[in-house]
Amino acid sequence: MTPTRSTKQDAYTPRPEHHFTFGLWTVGNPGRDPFGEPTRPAIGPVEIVHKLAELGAYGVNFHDDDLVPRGSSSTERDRIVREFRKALEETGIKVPMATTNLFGDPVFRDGAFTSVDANVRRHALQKTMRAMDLGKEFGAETYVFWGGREGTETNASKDPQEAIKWFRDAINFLSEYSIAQNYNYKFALEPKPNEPRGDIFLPTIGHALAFIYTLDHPEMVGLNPEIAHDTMAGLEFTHGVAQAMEAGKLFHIDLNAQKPGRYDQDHRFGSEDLKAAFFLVKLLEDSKWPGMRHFDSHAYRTEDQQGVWDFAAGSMRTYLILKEKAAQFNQDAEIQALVGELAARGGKPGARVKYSSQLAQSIRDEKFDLEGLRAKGYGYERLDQLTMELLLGVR
Ligand code: GLT
Ligand code: MN
Ligand code: MN
Repeated sequence: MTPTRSTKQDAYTPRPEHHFTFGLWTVGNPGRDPFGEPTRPAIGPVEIVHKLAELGAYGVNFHDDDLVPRGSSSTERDRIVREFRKALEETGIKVPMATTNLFGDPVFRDGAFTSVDANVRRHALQKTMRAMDLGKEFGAETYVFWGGREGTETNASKDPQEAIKWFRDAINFLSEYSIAQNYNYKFALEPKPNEPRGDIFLPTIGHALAFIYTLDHPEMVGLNPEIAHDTMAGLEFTHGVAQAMEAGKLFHIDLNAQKPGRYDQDHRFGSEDLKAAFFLVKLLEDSKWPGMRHFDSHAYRTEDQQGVWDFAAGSMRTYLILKEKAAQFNQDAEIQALVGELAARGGKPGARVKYSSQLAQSIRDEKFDLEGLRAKGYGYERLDQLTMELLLGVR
């Protein structure tokens, strides 16, 4: 096993109570891309579990095929499961989330739940039920659905209204399966606009949220938003996360880093848009959001195995540094004076209107000082600059 480069223990050293998780496919990513071969050997599940424990993570998540490769015999499956379980018991690493690989096998090249071929759609249900069984063997509570192949290159191929119905049928079917098996899974849909399909169904948080309320069991289903996926589409991720959270639908989150307008880079958390990462951490922490902080990302293709562990440690460390910066923001007298001025203008939580005939009448009759309102600035330049200075470490 590769030795850990840094044994530094400080305020930013991750511990299991921080609830950081990684997928087997993230730290296990061997650096393959569409143009080139793997650049480092694949790391097995047992080694990953031990290494994550050493680094202070809480848990590990997997696709069915990450743990038990496609085509394994039942004897091989039993051995893999036994060894993985032993590693989990030895280290205390948990499996909070599981998912299905419905994208790698060429059988899914026109989609899984939304393939035009009904046999493929039923095979996707079979694979998912088996993967849900596997996840439950390790106590997974959240079940993620990333529909990477659910989509089209050409709208000549399928009626998009019909495809949404197939997608809904699948989620309804699997909800009933979870109930019938007493699995009690929380389903988390993961939106993405494109890649690997030309266009993917349920491309944004908003599309997925609207879809959830058309399901038979909307209470079971929420979101697993990912930074890279919204950022690729030029969207403001923190707003999407806030909307999901406000609706009680933030079931899981995929943290990473991404430049807008590119392929899905899945870089180390915080390594691209630091200010955006800060406001995301601030939202999660200020809201005391109880979910897993999952890193769905991988080391640069340039890295060897040590680089992979540097990547994993760095992801958690950056989160904890930004968490401290959020606390500092909340305690900074000058920043809070500006925030207080906004609160005094009615910007504090709870300053909302609720219709009554009296309130309607009083608002209708109200005389506004429009000249004053037009003239008075909001002080956001100063507030943002103070935020920047805090992030740059000079406050
Ligand atoms: C794949 C994808 C991710 C999803 C994973 C879960 S698999 O790596 O790029 O965004 O979260 O299926
Ligand atoms: Mn991604
Ligand atoms: Mn993801």
